[in-house]
Amino acid sequence: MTHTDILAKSGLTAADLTGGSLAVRSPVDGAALATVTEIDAAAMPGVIASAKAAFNEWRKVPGPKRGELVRILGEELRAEKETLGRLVTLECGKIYQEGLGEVQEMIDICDFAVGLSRQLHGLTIASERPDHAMRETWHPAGVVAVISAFNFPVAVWAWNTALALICGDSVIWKPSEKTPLTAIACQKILDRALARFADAPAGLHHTVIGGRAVGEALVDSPDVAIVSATGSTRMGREVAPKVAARFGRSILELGGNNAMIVTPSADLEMAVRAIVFSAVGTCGQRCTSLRRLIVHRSVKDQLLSRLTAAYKSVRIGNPLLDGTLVGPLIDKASFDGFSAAIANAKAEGGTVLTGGERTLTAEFPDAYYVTPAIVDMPAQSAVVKHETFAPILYVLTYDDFDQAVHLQNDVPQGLSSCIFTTDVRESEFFLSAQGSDCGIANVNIGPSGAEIGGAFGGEKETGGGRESGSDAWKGYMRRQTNTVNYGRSLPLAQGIKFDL
Ligand code: UN1
Repeated sequence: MTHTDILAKSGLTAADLTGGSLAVRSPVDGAALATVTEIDAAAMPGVIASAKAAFNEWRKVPGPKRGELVRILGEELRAEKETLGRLVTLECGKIYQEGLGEVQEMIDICDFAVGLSRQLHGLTIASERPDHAMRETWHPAGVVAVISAFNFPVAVWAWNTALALICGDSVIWKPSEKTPLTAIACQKILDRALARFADAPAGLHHTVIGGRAVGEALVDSPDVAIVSATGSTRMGREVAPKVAARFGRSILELGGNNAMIVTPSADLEMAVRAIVFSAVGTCGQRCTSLRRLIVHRSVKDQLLSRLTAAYKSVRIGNPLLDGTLVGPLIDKASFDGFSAAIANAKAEGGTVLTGGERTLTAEFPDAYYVTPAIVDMPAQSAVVKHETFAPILYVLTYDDFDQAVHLQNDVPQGLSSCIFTTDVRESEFFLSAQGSDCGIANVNIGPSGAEIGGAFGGEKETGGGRESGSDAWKGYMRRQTNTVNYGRSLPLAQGIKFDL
């Protein structure tokens, strides 16, 4: 299928694809895909006012009814799984299987949110006073701004939007400027769902394509209750203080520097498969990608020889074609970051065991394909502590288990982590309060590819936010504590006497 066919099948029209100032290129081959129209930042107050007005109406619609909209959205997504999955591949370069997986993740969160729409449970609380009832209720919070990144251009939107909508919030989505086409396609899919649903107010969801000034308008507006931002730690460092300064709420999902500990008792066959998927999958451009391998000295040689062999057999190429396992990096800046990190790793004493080069330049002179790298490091030096959004796996060697856990935690980021072991003492310690300090900690699976049912996010420079499953929905609502006196006297709490 040609690029033009993929765009047309996604329902993108000439009006979507031409006449604007934002040039969109496919990382697959560097081909120009579109010049998309950006919103003028001066129009943002109007967008925010529209979303606020929609929120005022939407909060009146009962939760289960709001769930019906998300149920229909899930149906529309099912019908579009292949077309949207292929568009994801074309625009962000992940292989088609992963493009499909990303859309499945959207469908999954819609299903989850539909069920949740009938379970926005509060609490009843025992009051210390006679004839008093206490409870806790959850109310819609307001306008939610969703700022998303190129690497999961549609799933992260869905995580946030499916929850926000059932929670009674309206949404303004600012996608990455690198992936506006998938965002326009999602808006069209949502528009179809809205057209099938009678009770949605106009302005319930806006997609705003634009740069920094557009993001700032959302971050700075007191009418945006929640800013859910996924991206780099650098971006989060700018967003968080601004939202905090106006006492808004932010949900941050920032960088990761995810590790796997491989212990002497590990099933190495399984470990190799998990390492390859999580380190080279999505060309190392997941926030959950495996970046550090902390391996016990006794199994290091065996593991690395199997691993380097597996790396050499990985098929790198056009992500639209069946059988490809690794597509391109998103752009030249990303490739420059990859090359700089490899050079820094060497300068810090690292040995490149495999990969680290640009490849397929004859076939794709305007795209950035690389051979995924494994670099043996003498220590957890500066380059290892930094998240480079590319397929570089640093290898660290340990002798004592405590040392392994220390290395795992001794980085600024805290998103995902895992251990390969068949020793229950090691696995339980890893999951204990003294173990991994990450938001996600796994045993005998890699750090990436989380299911939507769990809360997703992490600690430290990862930003502390939680999205997706479990009770992450509470982040999209406001909590209210209620005390009701159904008696005929007015006892005070804490037994205070205050007689008039
Ligand atoms: C991201 O990279 O921003 O756990 C999200 C995973 C995916 C989501 C990644 N379910 O790898």
